[in-house]
Amino acid sequence: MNKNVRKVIASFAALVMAGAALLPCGCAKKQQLVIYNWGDYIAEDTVAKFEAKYPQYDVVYRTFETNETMYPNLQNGYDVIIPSEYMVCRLIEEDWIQPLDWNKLPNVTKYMDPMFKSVTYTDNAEISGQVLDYAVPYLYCTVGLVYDANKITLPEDTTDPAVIWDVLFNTESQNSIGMYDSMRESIGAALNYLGYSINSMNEAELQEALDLLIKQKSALHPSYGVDNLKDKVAAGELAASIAWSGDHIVMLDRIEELGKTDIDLQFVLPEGSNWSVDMMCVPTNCKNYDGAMDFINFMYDPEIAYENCDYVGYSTPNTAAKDMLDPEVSGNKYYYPDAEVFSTLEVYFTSDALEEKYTELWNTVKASA
Ligand code: N2P
Repeated sequence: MNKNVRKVIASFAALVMAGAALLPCGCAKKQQLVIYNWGDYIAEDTVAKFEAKYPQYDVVYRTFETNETMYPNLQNGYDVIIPSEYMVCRLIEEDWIQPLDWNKLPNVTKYMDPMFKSVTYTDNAEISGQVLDYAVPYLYCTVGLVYDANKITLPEDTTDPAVIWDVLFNTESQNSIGMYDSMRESIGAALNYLGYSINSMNEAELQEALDLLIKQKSALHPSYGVDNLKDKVAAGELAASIAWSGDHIVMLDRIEELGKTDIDLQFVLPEGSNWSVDMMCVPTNCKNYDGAMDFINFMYDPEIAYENCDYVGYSTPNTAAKDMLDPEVSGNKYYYPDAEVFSTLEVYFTSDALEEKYTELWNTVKASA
């Protein structure tokens, strides 16, 4: 090989190597940032706005439907995940997530509602006290009943779980209903209806809840789903459904879009029901820690947080964004419970024994005739 050919090959190799770090435009190669969030849980243009502000990142956005379907996928490697607090506690205990660098989260420091510093996230005080070292609130909600008041009548202002959940568990009912295919919500509603804690580990109580859910399935044939229930309710196919409070807002928007003036969709929140907060955290196997910090901090920019919660329907932990909301939304105690309403609700607690027991119960319900 003559010298000139060798030179050409060498410069070609150098170019190829530089190409690995440089894009055709001459700018640095983009770093991938993989986000794993609930379905229907981010405003349409939030990711595009993030990429415009941080052109060094190329976001890969993936979704899941429940905490339980997210968990087995963690080994795929994500940079930011957004599970609920009880799953966050489990992930801390199992070393699945790593501490956040709060120095890189000035927006969170400035705008996170201080109430999240005093929440009891789990019955294990040591883990509960560590939650904010590992995770920051994304959006939150309560669990209640949505129902079409043109088809179903409930006593005004009732908060009695035996009255409210009867709409879903009374086997004489003629109404088509929806249940979340999510074990904590559906077993929780059954326990709450029966007057028990949504975290019960009492064998007899759990057996009663199981019998009730099986009876409900065989008598009422509920539609089991998660995000798809919103369209079914908005189309008038379901007269009532279990619902996260944020989904009520989305359903109202879709009802309006569809012009379904015959539906009067109300939301009620039973005492003893659940409130939960989904939290942004960073898996220990993440590949882009700095990108994760930039994303989390970006989501706390007041304008971005406002657009996001306004679009998604769920409740924002960002004080500045909440101030920008329509007072009819931010003043609604089912979406933004005050201290008194919060005191009537429970968060989900978890443990290996509970996970195992509830999973077995829910599988039994789903497999029943
Ligand atoms: C959004 C689901 C929100 C989950 N589709 C409530 N924790």
